Amino acid sequence: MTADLFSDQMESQVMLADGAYWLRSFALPQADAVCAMLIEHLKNYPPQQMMTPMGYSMSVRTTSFGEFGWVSSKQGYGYAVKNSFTNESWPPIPESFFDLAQRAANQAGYVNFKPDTCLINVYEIGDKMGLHQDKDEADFSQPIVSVSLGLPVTFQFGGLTRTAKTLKVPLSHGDVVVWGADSRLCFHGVLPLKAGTHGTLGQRRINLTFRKAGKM
Ligand code: MD3
Ligand code: FE
Repeated sequence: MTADLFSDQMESQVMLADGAYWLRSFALPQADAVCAMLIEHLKNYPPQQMMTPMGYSMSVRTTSFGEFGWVSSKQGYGYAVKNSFTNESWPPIPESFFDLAQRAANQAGYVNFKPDTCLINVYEIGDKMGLHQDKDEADFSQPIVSVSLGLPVTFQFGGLTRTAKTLKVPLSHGDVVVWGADSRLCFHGVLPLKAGTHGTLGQRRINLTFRKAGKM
């Protein structure tokens, strides 16, 4: 079911649940510059398919910026200071990305957000992400800021149990969502990416998630 409030195209900021704010088009002014930097980063730090906790290969490909990145293998998964595939660390989060994430967090009422990782999820046509919780970060009092770029997708936002009903949120290029407080541990997922071509990113969607993964 799609909530009525989504049909109001004039509403630029929507509270999805306690602590979760959808800031429509918030990143649009910076989106082209962000995409250009991402395309360069992907050449040097190619995204890789990670494993789920159950040992399946994910369809989405992931790389990172920041002090920590997300890695997984048959040996386990989590945040690490080096990419287990290449034994390299990641470059720092670009200042303009950090500023964007911090402004979005502030806009949603989360002051002093200092992300130490920016996960980059690259979706090709058909790629999806099943319902899950994000609970590998050290401190759940910190929000997660997500930035959607490229092709639009339907995001599923659920509750604190896997079986709670989910809201479907259509995320477009430049949309930002900030998840914290009561929504920080909600289940969420992404439906398969539908075919299309985006003017800047082509047949892809890229999602950035800014997180505080390490200790304070
Ligand atoms: C809601 N990524 O990398 S971002 C992930 O579009 C992930 O690539 C999705 O879920 C993507 O773990 C969704 C939106 C998001 C991120 C974290 C959340 C929503 C969240 C944490 C709690 C609740
Ligand atoms: Fe997640």
